[in-house]
Amino acid sequence: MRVDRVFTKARLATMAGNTPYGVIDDGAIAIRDGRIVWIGDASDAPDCDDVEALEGRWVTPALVDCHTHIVFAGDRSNEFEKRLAGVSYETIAREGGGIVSTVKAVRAAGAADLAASALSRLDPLIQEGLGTIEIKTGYGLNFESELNMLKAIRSLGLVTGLRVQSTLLAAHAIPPEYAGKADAYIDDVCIPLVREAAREGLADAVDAYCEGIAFSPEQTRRVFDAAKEAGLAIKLHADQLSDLGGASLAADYGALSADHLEYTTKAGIVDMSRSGTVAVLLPGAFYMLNETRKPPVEAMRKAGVPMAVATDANPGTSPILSLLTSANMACTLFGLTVEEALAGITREGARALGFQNEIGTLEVGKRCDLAVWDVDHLPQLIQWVGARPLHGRVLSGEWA
Ligand code: DI6
Ligand code: FE
Repeated sequence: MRVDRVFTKARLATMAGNTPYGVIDDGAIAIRDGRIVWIGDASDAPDCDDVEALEGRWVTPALVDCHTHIVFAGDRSNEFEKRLAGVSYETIAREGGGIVSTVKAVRAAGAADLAASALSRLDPLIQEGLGTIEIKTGYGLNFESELNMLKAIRSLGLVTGLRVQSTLLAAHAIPPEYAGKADAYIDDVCIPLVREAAREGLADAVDAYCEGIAFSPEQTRRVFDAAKEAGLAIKLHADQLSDLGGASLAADYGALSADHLEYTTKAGIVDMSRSGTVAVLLPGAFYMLNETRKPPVEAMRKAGVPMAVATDANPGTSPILSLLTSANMACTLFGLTVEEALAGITREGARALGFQNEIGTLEVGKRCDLAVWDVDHLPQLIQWVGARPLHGRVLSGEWA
């Protein structure tokens, strides 16, 4: 077997197979053309001129953050202060804050400015072992600014070397110029944008915010019909603040994922398990908003719904730039096991993006995207907050 390189003397958490974490205690990985061509006990590793020992370090798949709004402009720290003083999210929005204040700032920024500010926010995620990220639009809310956001998202992939899924979320909020005319906004802006983004190859997926304060299930369906026709994947912000049947709607469209799910009912869980739609848990938003209603984790576990965990990084409801902290919160706040949380930011995060054949586990045929850690015990990764445990990242077989 021709092999470019072998990593050896590693404690591998492959996140594949039937044993806990898929551990190979004294493991090795052989790489050709950036992909894993062999994985197993170090003593059986194929011959190669280029062998690098990882000195017994733990190795997992590089991390996957499958739900972020990391491209934006402006600042909403004053809102954080207001909410702590008891002002509601609704009142803040009525006074011109909330999503609309971010929209104003994004419309005033160019694609290059948007990418530059996002880059500084990507850094802490990268320092934590990130290999793949999903990034949404949704703060432009007109033709030109949404396209600017998509261009910024694409450029971030080129600059950082991260794998990036670009998601069009034009149906995020109703812009001020369409106040009271949500249907017209869908027809005039969202649907044409879906078609343009697909034509230009700027988006991989389409998302919508299906919520009482945003778009109805009927309006969401019209956006998704256009997405399907354009051949784009589908994701949904579902059942975060109320039960509008979002999980079932997502499943009905064969969505890759339904995200949030605090108010999802039994019917939604059954539909998701049938369609293979991934449940993306976003404990950062739950924590920041001081919510009490939790997603039905135990019922989803029983029904075999795959569960991913993401940061939901955004300037309003989830200002959090740590995927390991999000995984910690998924355990402490939502009741995931440590193994489920680690799978949620690797294997299931990849599945939520439709990338499960490329990344997310350490298996033959997949890209060799690794996070190499300086921890003695694997659960420490999730147990500690703020510990900076990363030794280094490998993307497509090369140190990043
Ligand atoms: N995702 C979102 O898009 C909204 N909440 C969430 O979890 C709000 C984002 C914002 O306030 O900017
Ligand atoms: Fe979100």
